[in-house]
Amino acid sequence: MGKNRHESLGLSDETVVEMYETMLLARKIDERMWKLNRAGKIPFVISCQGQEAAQVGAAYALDRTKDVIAPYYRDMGMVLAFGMTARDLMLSAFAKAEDPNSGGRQMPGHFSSKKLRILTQSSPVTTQVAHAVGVALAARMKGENIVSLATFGEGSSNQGDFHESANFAGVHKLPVIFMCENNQYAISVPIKKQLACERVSDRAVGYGMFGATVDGNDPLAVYEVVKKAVERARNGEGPSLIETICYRLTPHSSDDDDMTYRTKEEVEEAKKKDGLYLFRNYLLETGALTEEKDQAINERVDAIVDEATDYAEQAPYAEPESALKYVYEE
Ligand SMILES: Cc1ncc(C[n+]2csc(CCOP(=O)(O)OP(=O)(O)O)c2C)c(N)n1
Ligand SMILES: [Mg+2]
Repeated sequence: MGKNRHESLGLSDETVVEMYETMLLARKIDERMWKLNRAGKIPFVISCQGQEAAQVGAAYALDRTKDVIAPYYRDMGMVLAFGMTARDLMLSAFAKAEDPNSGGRQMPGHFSSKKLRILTQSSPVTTQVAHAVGVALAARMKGENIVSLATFGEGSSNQGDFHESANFAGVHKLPVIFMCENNQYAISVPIKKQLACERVSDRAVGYGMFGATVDGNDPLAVYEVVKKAVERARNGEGPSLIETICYRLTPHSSDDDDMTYRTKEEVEEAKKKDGLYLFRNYLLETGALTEEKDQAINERVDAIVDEATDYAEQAPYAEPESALKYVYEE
């Protein structure tokens, strides 16, 4: 019998099932957050739904013990793969003192962990891209063999920060990967009104770097191309621009009504290509997963989400006296 796709990529059954579980955990945390928001318990949600496959596929192509990520606000799947926990994310959603991302000071989605090599981020979109380039430059100067990866939306690929960062990284052949999660919208603006070129990855040639567009609903396809970009970076061949084609399954955020700019039919159509379910089916077909195993995974993930929700809900808020901590020198 010939090798199946994940075996051909050097991934064991155990690893692909772990990838699936990470995608599922991200999805279920996200779904819970919407319920908590609608129940008035948390102020804001910005979703990963529809992008988990790209996020987890990319994370697994990196060395998660030494590489650095500069994620953007939808990257729940990526930060979970890098070791963040459901509790950490729920503590952030509830804005509690113990939130390791910002001590409950930032909006959710501003992922950050020094320990896990997740760069802290700012609210202006695309600033993290320049930061990832800085990490790659520092690594080069220190002689460290690490790769940095920044993610961003396709709307953000029009920001000056992206173009300046890409040019600098291209000129200096830095070990950095620019990964665009093209989810077809920048809030209410559809892709057609965002770019004049056909693909975000078409821009790679302008910066002298490797570029590719892949199906962002397929974690193995994303894994394969990001792995190639990682190898190029480690071999001194410079940066890459990877575009993953996704679809944002939720409104932009919990404060937005997407039915003012897209149709229910369009969203329903996109759900048929949901990477989470396609990957589940693939794993069942190859025998890496069974219905029984899947049920056990779902039960385990549900329990993790319940525990994280209860823990974060009951956790204390930061002391009001600490509001200015980290703002002024002490
Ligand atoms: C510099 C800047 N301009 C505008 C905003 C407001 N804003 C937040 S998210 C967003 C849309 C970004 O779209 P895209 O890059 O495609 O990412 P997506 O939300 O679709 O994942 C905008 C305009 C911002 N945060 N920063
Ligand atoms: Mg977008």
